[in-house]
Amino acid sequence: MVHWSAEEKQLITSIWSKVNVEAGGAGLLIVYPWTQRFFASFGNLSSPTAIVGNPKVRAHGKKVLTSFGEAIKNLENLKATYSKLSELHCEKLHVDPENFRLLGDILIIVLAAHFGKDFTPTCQATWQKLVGVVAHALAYKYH
Ligand code: HEG
Repeated sequence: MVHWSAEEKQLITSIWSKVNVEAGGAGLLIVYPWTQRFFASFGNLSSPTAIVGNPKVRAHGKKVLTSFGEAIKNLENLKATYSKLSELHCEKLHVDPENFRLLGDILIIVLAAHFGKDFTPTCQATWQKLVGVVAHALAYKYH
């Protein structure tokens, strides 16, 4: 069972309250283009500009980040929270769980770039822990 201190919870929620879930999300497809193969039905992903402007990418990014926000509300109960989603990514979508870690890394990079010096080393360490635990919970139902 992962423990979250009051300070960690505060570092997580104070950053998350300033994140716009409508915006981010395109990063993974740009930085790791091979992940595009999961999104063949999304239309034009031929360049960073096309990806950022693609309405399906935006809608999907919003879904993922909103779901990430649910994780933040359920830190003590992540495996249960993501149980169905883990099954979906494994059995229906066939997403290699390594991609959850890649996405976590990108989220950290985006947050560090956006928040600058407010994203302190302690804050970064807490977010590393969070994205690791989230990736683990999403991979839980893989077999
Ligand atoms: Mg996944 C669908 C959450 C990483 C590929 N993802 C979804 C959905 C959610 C979600 C909430 C919609 C589920 C539904 O319609 O019932 N995804 C989610 C989270 C994370 C994640 C929280 C990581 C933090 N997803 C992820 C990664 C990949 C991926 C790394 C692939 C590289 N997700 C994926 C695909 C779909 C979803 C292909 C279906 C998209 C569609 O066709 O609409």
